[in-house]
Amino acid sequence: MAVFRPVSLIGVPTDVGAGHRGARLGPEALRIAGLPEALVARGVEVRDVGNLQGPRNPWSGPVHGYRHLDEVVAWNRALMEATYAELADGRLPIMLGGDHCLGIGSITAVARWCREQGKQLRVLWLDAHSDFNTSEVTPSGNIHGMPVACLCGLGPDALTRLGGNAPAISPQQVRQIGIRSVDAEEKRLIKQHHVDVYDMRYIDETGMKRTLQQALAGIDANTHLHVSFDVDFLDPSIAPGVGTTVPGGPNYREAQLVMEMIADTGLMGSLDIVELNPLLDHHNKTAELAVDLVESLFGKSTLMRG
Ligand code: HAR
Ligand code: MN
Ligand code: MN
Ligand code: MN
Repeated sequence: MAVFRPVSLIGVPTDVGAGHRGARLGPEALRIAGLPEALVARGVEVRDVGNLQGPRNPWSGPVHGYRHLDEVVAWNRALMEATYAELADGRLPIMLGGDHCLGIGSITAVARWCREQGKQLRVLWLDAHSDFNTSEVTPSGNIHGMPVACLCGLGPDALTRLGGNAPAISPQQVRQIGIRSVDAEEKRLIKQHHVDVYDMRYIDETGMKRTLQQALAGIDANTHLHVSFDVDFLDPSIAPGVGTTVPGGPNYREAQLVMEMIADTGLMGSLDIVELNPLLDHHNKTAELAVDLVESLFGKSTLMRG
């Protein structure tokens, strides 16, 4: 069984990047669903650093193609610093979201740390959405639809240069899995930048096992895997507690297999859990499912393997 580094839980109670309010309640819902205890039961040392502080949600409309840009920048600056501090302390940070705009801050920090350590970074983006919009093409102005583009250098300077002048990552470091909702112009950008997308049709035709093998191809002992787990990746029939459900996602068994195959690599070095919206959930069931899947990410098998 892989031995995991000690974990730091970082609560990021923001929904300034989303089109619904309520993801700010996600960190508490994940704690109440038993995430810290589940990790401890896996033999992992856990430190909960508590919730980051940031600006309130002004609930205003888009300005020049962005909603709440200043607030998104402030949350991500705080998260970048917190994530980097935990990595530098030898720990595996788990971001308790919060909407998916927080992937900008977390992955910017992870990319910096990997550069300094001479590690290869691979980002596994588990999501119904590609999150590759820009202010020119976004249908909503919601920045949780833009984090991958921002990380790759497409977006406002305040977000693309959060960690310095160069983009945090290149599109070639990203593998997107579970995708089934991409806006028309966003699709054009995805193709132009050669992002590796394993959409639901690909998964249906290829199977989840081979899909994951391909998404993980080329990794080695020097790879840091960052898993960005948008809970709307899951089929809404099992995970209703998200703001932007899209039918036709991975079922329970497929999702477990994804997590188990990632665990088998022993290379996961950081994790975002995002877009959980307890106001839309039923009796915290989506949060409990997320915890169940995180157990698998930390090596708990539904089969007879360990
Ligand atoms: N593509 C749509 C937009 O940009 C919806 C975006 C995203 N929702 C998320 N992120 N939950 O994955 O507005
Ligand atoms: Mn997302
Ligand atoms: Mn999504
Ligand atoms: Mn369980």
